[in-house]
Amino acid sequence: MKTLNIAVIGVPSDFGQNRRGVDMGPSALRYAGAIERLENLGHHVEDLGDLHIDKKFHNQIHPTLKNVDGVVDISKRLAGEVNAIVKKGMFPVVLGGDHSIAIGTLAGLAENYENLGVIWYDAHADMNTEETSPSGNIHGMPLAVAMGYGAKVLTAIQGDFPKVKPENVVLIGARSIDEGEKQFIREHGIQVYTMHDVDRLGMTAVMQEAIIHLEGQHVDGVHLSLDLDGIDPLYTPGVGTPVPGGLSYRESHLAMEMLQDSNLITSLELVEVNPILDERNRTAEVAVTLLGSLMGEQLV
Ligand code: 6HN
Ligand code: MN
Ligand code: MN
Ligand code: MN
Repeated sequence: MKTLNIAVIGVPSDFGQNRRGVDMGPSALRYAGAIERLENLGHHVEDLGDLHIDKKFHNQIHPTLKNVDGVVDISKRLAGEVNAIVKKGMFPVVLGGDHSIAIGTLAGLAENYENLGVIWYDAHADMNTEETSPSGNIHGMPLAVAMGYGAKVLTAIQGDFPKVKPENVVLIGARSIDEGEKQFIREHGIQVYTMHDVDRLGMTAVMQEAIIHLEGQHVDGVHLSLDLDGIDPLYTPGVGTPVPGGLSYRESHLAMEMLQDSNLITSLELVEVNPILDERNRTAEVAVTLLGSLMGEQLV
């Protein structure tokens, strides 16, 4: 296991969706021991605290992009922080917040990687645009935005260029994909491992294929965007958009352990933890155990 200099930054934003409470995600994750878990593995950890959320942006009425000004504000500042973390040679761990924060994370990473890979561990594809979104919630759009699709105010953050190439994206755990997203996936030939694939192939083969695919793309870094709703709500009930039939606790640990062994991951975000919808902080606790497996915890 490689010992890392890790910078943790909390992003208590709930601008990307409708349900309050996900802004308490960073607190719940810290309370569940995120920092100590990393330190106990021998990593050097700097906790940068939480980004300030400007409440003046709340409840902005917009027909197709809810709270867009808030999302833009937080994305720009998060991109700056993530960029600075990577420039210092540190490994960024971003604690969300809803998944719209990935717009900022990926924009900040893009300043440091020519050919970034992304693993999107999620029940959803998060590839809607302003046109295809059934909800207007920006947390359903960040991956499209990162590939350069969607509203210009979002794709132009840190420069109007695609931050990630479609062929460098791998989805794992998908089981709730909207019509427009299905079309997007087909058009761009995106590598998707749905729950059907996990059922048929098993998590071992799925992760092996995902890793081989990214290595074959000659990526210069891989960002893991871990949406806790990728896991079955039996284990992680504290999420805003739960979908039954998800990845199990052990499948998820196996995935993290295989990613640790691959030595590919260069940044991480944990998103969508909503302690208000949770049962005794279980979801944050599962998130922190997955963080442990990803960052080097061994069973023996
Ligand atoms: N997430 N596809 C739905 C939408 O509203 O666009 C759900 C998105 C969920 C997003 O969980 O990060
Ligand atoms: Mn998501
Ligand atoms: Mn999701
Ligand atoms: Mn391939």
